[in-house]
Amino acid sequence: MRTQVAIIGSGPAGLMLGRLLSRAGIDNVIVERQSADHVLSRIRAGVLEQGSVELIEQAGIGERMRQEGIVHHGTVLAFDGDSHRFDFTDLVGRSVMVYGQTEVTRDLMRARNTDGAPSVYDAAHVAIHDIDGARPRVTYIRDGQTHEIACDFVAGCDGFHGAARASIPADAIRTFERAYPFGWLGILVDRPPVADELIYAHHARGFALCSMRSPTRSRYYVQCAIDEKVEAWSDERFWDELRRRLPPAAADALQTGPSIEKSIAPLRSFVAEPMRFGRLFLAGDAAHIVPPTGAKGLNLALGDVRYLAGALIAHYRDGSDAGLDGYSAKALARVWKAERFSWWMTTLLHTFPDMGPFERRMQRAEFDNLVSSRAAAMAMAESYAGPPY
Ligand code: RFL
Ligand code: PHB
Repeated sequence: MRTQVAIIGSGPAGLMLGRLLSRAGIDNVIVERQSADHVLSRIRAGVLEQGSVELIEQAGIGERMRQEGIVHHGTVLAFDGDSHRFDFTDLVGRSVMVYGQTEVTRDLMRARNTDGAPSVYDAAHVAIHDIDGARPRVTYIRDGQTHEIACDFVAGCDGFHGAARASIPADAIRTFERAYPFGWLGILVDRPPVADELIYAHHARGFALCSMRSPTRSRYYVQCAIDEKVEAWSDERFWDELRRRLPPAAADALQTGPSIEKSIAPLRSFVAEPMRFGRLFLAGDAAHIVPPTGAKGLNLALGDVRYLAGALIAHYRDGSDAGLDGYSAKALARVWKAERFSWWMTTLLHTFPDMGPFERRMQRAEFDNLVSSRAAAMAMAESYAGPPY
């Protein structure tokens, strides 16, 4: 098979890149290790920045998001029971949209079917060859047979554990990493959310987050030990722990029920630089990871492919490689901003095993500063709602 751009991974980065390229008349093939149903069964992000909402509209897949997504003008931060609402619209004139990653992925997959663009699911042993030459290739095994795609460029959109970053020589890439000494235990439940907006809560027992997917479906998280087993958490234990960590009014209003999904995610900050090697371009989690506290991972993935699609379109339409040459630096500037914000939110809101009384007071002082300083609140709101493109 021959194509212009081979895209590895059918997550939001790969699917959005494919959509933007197809609309510009650029051939592309997506190669994904899992089945489409498996990709759609993963419960992940819930919050879209305004810039991501705009990109989804520009890609022509905004209709269901417009109908079913929920616009949030602010969020609540709570600290040891004291809570404060931050009004993004008042502070920085921006808002966010609650519309799950699963739904964005579903909308993109449907649009890809309509576009008639090829996707290969259940592809095993995906390997990338000759990225430092003019004619890269991607090979994979499906139904016991080896297949090959010859292409001009490869987009590595295959997540943190994918093949793309691993195929770059170690001396051509520099990585920065911090693994946090805890995880998030998340639960999905068909009950109305406890509040109209998200609640991020710091508590001496650990962080808790109240989020949602729709007016009838809620998503809750509690900070847990890094080596915690999900089987050790009955629904009752989860609800008891969540209630203890929330401000009293929210704890009283919480509607519990049987979980329809329960999983543990580790927290990590990670950046690989540069995001390009020869004709391979990395995008999304393949190049960087943020802890979920700032709700930035999906938004960064969409931001990368917005830049990458623009650069590839300029290459094919105008013969200009300035965009491709500048891609890594442009994407990394946004990535490091989100890394800083996600690290800061994580540090403010979680309990760390090695924190002494001074560090705990610093967390409180940081929260009090956010509440009392409009300038500090504006900086937080600007990062949370996402800087404009
Ligand atoms: P994905 O979604 O991981 O997709 C990568 C795809 O590549 C496939 N793949 C391969 N395919 C072929 N060959 C290989 N060797 C392959 N290896 C892997 C995988 O099967 C997969 O289909 O990466 P992408 O597209 O870069 O998207 C990134 C986002 O998924 C991620 O950043 C967010 O989900 C992070 N995140 C959040 N981000 C937000 O913006 N807002 C949030 O509120 C938010 N909450 C979250 C989150 C992530 C979480 N978890 C579980 C890590 C909450 C959680 C709990
Ligand atoms: C979610 O709804 O899954 C979610 C929301 C906000 C975050 C992280 C996750 O910061």
